[in-house]
Amino acid sequence: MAGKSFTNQEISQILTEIAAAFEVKGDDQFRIRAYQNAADAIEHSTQEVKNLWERNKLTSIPGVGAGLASHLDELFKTGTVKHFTQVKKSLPAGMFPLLTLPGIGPKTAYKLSKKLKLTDSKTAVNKLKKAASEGKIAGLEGFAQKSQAEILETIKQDKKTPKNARLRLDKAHLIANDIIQFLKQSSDVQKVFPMGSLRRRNATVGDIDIGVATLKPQEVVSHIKTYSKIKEVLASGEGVVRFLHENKQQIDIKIVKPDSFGALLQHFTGSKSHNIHLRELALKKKFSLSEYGIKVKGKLKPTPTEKEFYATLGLDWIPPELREDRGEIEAAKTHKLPQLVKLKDIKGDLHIHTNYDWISSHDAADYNIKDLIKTSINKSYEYIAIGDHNPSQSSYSQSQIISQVKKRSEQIKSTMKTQVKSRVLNILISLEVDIKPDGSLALPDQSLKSLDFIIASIHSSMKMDKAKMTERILKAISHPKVKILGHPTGHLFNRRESYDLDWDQIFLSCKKHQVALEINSYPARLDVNDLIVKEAISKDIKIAINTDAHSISELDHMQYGIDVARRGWAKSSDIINTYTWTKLKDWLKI
Ligand code: DGT
Ligand code: CA
Ligand code: CA
Ligand code: ZN
Repeated sequence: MAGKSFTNQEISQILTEIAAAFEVKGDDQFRIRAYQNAADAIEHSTQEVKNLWERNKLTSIPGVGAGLASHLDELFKTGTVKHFTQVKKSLPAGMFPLLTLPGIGPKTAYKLSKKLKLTDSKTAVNKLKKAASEGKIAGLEGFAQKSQAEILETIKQDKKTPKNARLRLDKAHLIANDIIQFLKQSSDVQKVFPMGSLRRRNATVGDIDIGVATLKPQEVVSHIKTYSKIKEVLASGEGVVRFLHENKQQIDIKIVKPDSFGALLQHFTGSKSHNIHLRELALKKKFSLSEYGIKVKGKLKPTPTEKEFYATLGLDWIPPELREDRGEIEAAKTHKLPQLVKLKDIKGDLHIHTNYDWISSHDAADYNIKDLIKTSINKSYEYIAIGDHNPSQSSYSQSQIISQVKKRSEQIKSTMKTQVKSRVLNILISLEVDIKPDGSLALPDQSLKSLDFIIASIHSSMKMDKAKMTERILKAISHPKVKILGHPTGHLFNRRESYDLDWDQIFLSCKKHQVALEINSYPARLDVNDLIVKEAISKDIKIAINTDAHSISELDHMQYGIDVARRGWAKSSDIINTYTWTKLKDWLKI
């Protein structure tokens, strides 16, 4: 199926507009909420909605039922949805672009576009800006001087940081950690945890949420205000401080007494879809849920820990990474939650570069093999695989490549002998080999003998159509020496969308040829994503979590790959680099 192209962001925007149209029209709350929730789920999804459509799986998105799925089907087939056009018809077209401005909701957008006659969606934002700068908004009924100033400020800010700019998890993690360390300096702070998408370890984070337990909320608020990286305090009260970080990120800190900390943590960890599902469950038991706790027979139950929160609902405690309404609530009910893989389970890294001295097809690392060995031993790894890029085919002849690869293998072996005296670290000799456009490998078969296995990856010609790209990867996977498919979708944060692949075929082929899919832990990649992991392991396909390090500090990125694996419900048995050395050798058939 070809179909029209829409990014998740675009689809989320379309649904947000429909929710807004319903809201202005006074439609029922349930329907408005349904569209908002679906828009939210799609914005946060790591899977391309178009991909799901092609695979007939639209209803796997939380909040997308049969009705909405059929609208989206029409959207992909024809580029528009008749029903949506109908819904928006009687409203001024200029109101919709205003919705992307922070602080402007549906009703304000409607009023402004009515009064300022914003009938064209293309010019609406500019016309609004002009009206605000000419002082025309303050004169409108229902709009004061203050809202005019706010609108001006909003438009100004929006130019710099669009509302939809999301932060990479690793960056959010560093910012939040610094704040959490600072909070812990106050002796009034009893507990402090990240919340929201950050705690769920989503690959991208909208805003940073942090929860604090204390008996002295006022003192904690005063302490927070002395944090040196605050650019501007946006809101502050007993229970909350919201501020703009010096790097322009919004930080929400919620503060409660220890006896309701579990409820706070649970509520603001979300996700929204998870919480909505929990609320339905609670209603059936005649309980009601809020950020303050669970009301049983009208009485608020103290909830100091999340464990007690979930137990009151008859559920096992659910790891935050699973809280996306993807079956975790059902599993918690029947004690069937998976024992998720942990960083501690990792026994080695199977995709690491070095500065080996040859002309390689792509960037080499900036450290030598000795430093790599030292760091790996410090990490208590049982094994590593050294996977430099293959020698450049344009710089060497075939026979030169064959001798170069052999020489490198011998050199690694001799370094191993001198550097790893007590056999504490085992080293696999590998290469990351380019998959050429026709699916063949950029390395002659005669050079493979001295290698334990290879990682096959795509680094060029990424704009192929889905059928060709799938064919290309299938051919590479079928090569007997390939044991890992490196960064399988080519995704690069804010730079490149995943290429379209026929996953059912890739899964079948990985299974048949015993090839592991890589979770590339490099924070700009995080490739494959959580949803693909979940589907892969349900089909008993193995995963390798690798760092693809090009500098020593990048060897620490393993945690981000673990996050993806956990969000994909992976247990340690699903991950080949949790295997013992003996079991791994067995799996690699060496
Ligand atoms: P983000 O910041 O866009 O990456 O995503 P979150 O999940 O951190 O969302 P955020 O910051 O808007 O809100 C934090 C959590 O608060 C969210 O995951 C669940 C909860 N929450 C927020 N709004 C609602 C809501 O309307 N209904 C329910 N049930 N929960 C909500
Ligand atoms: Ca958030
Ligand atoms: Ca928030
Ligand atoms: Zn690569």
